[in-house]
Amino acid sequence: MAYKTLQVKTEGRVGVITLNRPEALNALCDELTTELTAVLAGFERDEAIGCVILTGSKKAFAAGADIKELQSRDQVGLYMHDPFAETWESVARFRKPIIAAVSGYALGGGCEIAMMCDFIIASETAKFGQPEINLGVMPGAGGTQRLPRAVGKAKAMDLCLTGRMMDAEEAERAGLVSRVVPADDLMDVVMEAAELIAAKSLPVAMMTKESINRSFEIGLTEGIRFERRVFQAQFSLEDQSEGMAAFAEKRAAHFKHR
Ligand code: DAK
Repeated sequence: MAYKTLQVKTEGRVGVITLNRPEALNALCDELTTELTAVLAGFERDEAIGCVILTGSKKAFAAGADIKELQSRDQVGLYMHDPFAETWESVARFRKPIIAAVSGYALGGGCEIAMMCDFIIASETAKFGQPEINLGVMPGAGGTQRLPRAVGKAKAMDLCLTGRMMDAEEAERAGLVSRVVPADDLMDVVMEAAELIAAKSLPVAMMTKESINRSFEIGLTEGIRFERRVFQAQFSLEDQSEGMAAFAEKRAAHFKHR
């Protein structure tokens, strides 16, 4: 299927979504987020997909919400039709592993969407920021919540209040990105990580993701209890029997995602 604002392909068990509005530095217009939501829903249903990569261009992962579209919105309009709650959150709600491959600008909603992914691998050229304050608003798609969880209060305040950009090296030091790689290697490195993930047992990868995400929402005692129950439940999976038998028999495991 052809999309106006995205390029979509699959490589083995990996789905790759490339934001494709070069004329607007991949600004997240309604059409883009609607298409993105539909593609993610398809990948979630598709049992042949074990991991997804979300990426943009060399110049921009995404320069934020489409300001020209946003400009004419009013409060009641945003309340009645909140494109962000309806569509952007589809990245946060996506249940399979999803990696953001970020090159160039990841600003405002672009940074927020990258943070909704499970982890970010950045090229040396990446620039992250929440510059909404320069437009007379604050981050509205999770930036004031996910950024401090990722980088701590001091840096989140610094970024959101000054609106400045942070380069890839600073983002890695702060814990926002898991790795920084040369720009030309970005997609190879991310694909390698995605293929590793996609080769694992999909239900186990999904439960691992769910459990880590849970740690940001509940206290330690409840979190440990949740982890233990999920861990115990994994002993009903064929993949658990296969993984442990393969180790004992000194052979590679062949997971069936069951
Ligand atoms: N929206 C629309 N168009 C954009 C854009 C954006 N965010 N960013 C760039 N463009 C367009 C530019 O207008 C320009 O178009 P033309 O003039 O050629 O037609 C083209 O992309 C190239 O941009 P530049 O000429 O500006 O390129 P430069 O290399 O000189 O500068 C830049 C790159 C990234 C520094 C600059 O473009 C820039 O500052 N862009 C804006 C970054 C920004 O402020 N981002 C935050 C957007 S606000 C909500 C939840 C969340 C949000 C909103 C609502 N609700 C719950 C309701 C999120 C808000 C945001 O993200």
